[in-house]
Amino acid sequence: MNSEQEMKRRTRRDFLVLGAGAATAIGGWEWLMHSPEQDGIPGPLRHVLGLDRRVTRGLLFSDGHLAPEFPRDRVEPIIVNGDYGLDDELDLAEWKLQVTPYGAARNPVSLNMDDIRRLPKVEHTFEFKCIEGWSKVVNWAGARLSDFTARHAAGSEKARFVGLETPDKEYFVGVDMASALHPQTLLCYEMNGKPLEAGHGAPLRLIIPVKYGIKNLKRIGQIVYQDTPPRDYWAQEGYDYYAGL
Ligand SMILES: Nc1nc2c(c(=O)[nH]1)N[C@H]1C(S)=C(S)[C@@H](COP(=O)(O)O)O[C@H]1N2
Ligand SMILES: [Mo]
Repeated sequence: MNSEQEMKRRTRRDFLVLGAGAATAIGGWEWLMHSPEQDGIPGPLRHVLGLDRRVTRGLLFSDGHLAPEFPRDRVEPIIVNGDYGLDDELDLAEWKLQVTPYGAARNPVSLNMDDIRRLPKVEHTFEFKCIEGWSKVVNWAGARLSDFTARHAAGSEKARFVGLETPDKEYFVGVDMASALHPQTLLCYEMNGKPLEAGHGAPLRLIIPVKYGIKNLKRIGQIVYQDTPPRDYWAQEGYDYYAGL
């Protein structure tokens, strides 16, 4: 029996047990971050990330799981962390977003920031978590990736994955469609009430509260909808592909 078949055999009760385990793990963030590391990842996290895939698919999303919102006055300054794909100075006037919808035609569409700003503006204040062991409460604003997909890549919701890359293709992430269409997942252009700064991914970055920082790609240059798992920078380095919370 392969693992896919095995998954199908899992009962709702099994998912509930796994879900409770994940809830405990999330509540135990402080404890986790004081645990010994393995290869730079806190030991217990490796275990949690293993469970994550089944939990997020099997339970949390089906219950409309949302990342907890924080009051606006709780926001904290956030450091710039990770600059893969941000080496070149970007001319914001020249920036274009290349979108390849799902399906047979797959003709890339070229969009600009006005196309993004015309979509409903949504904001979230939540605890942004880096796998390295820090977290910050940050307010983010932008367009829902789900609204963007409906408007600019209609039908692409049927794809299994979204792949995002920086314009120079030095940093890239793959995101499962359930997480991509999650109501808190944003194409973000403002941070803590100000336009996104270069180091934080101007003009547009991904904010995906159901995932660790590594998936929150800064300076998006291209978006592709497809069924095969898109290449993912940190998954190639051995981290869990789903990297979910
Ligand atoms: N293009 C790009 N995006 C990236 C990274 C990167 O190196 N390059 N690092 C990721 C990691 S590991 C984290 S924790 C967050 C940090 O976001 P910040 O710099 O806004 O704090 O960006 C993510 N997105
Ligand atoms: Mo990170």
